Amino acid sequence: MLKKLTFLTAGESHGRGLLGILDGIPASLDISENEINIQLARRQMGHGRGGRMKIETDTAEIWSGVRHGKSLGSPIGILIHNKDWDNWTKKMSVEPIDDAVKKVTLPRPGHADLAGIQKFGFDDIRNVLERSSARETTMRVALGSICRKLLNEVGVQVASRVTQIHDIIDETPIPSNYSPEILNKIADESPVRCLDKDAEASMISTIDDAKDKGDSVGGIFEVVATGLPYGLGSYTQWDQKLHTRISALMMSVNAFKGIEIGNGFAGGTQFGSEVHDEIGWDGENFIRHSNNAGGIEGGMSNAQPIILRMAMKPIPTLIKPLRSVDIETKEDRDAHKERTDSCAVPAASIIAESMLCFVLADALLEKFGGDSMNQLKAHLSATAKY
Ligand code: EPS
Repeated sequence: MLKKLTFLTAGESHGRGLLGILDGIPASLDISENEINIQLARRQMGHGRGGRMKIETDTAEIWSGVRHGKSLGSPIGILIHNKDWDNWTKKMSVEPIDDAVKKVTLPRPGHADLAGIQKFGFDDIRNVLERSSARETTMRVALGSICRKLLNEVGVQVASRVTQIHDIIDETPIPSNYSPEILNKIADESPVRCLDKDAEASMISTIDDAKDKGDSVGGIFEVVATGLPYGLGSYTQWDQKLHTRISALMMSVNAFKGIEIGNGFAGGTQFGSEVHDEIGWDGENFIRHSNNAGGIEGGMSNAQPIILRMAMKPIPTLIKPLRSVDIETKEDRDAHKERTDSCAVPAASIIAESMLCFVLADALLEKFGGDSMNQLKAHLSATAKY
């Protein structure tokens, strides 16, 4: 789905660490480990995270593709160590070991466990769960933060906020004077990344109740991007369309189960005259009297803010487990228990920002191109329409 950028991640949740490669970033983009680490820290936050986040301080080491603080146009390689590896050297040893390691044989409903062992013919679910863990999203955020940097350099900003956790809804609209930068600053100050303080308190107690019951909760968050020119993506072919590309990357996150673009599902209950955004002229530019389309028409950016909403399911590892069957003995048993999060919706909103950054950076490079940031900026100032 990405046309100009390529990224790959590798790594097991309790292995030595995570590896990532991002290729296709033009030369001379300012990149610092510190800026990547700021985004990694945002992903670690949020009320309802489990013990693992107390162990880790996710820190990116840039191994390639950057010299004296600037990208070289070559693949950018990043390494993030798992601090928890020190507690797993035997269980996750790369080399064969003499001691027997207890196998995980109780698949968790909702996780990759059962389908994964059937697919690969494993008799130990750990072979599946280590890679299917949401730990992998750490590297997505690291690589995505380089795309975010590229976007920021050309005036595109991406932000998010949580609108719902379980059945608690924050109805507050994003105030019109909030730039994405301000939105993120305010959302990041909240332990659940929502705007309304009453909703925040209720969300926190809902998460605590779920935790006390050994349960987990999901939620919904909104992702916005501003500063986009006309014409990212295209109406000319199905896989060129910007909403195809955004949806594909968003839905590649295990726990994301629904996406709305603009007013999304609500549009299904409204008249066409209520949904479509009327066009005006302010003397210099076309303007829109509303943005129900969420910034995308005909598969292209239409110079309005992109607005998405994503639904995240509750995390499937439960401290009070659901019914399952032992894959060895076929006996009815409770599902496997591991340390887990009771709610990771705030973290998920940061991961979604990162996925949007990949798509928008890629679509910008596709349309405006350039081997260096100067060339990209020159192409934008010569031809971009806003
Ligand atoms: C996560 C790391 C994991 C989990 C969580 C996300 O670490 P551990 O398994 O050691 O606790 O906290 O992943 C899941 C709950 C899951 O089901 O995949 C992280 O870094 O975000």
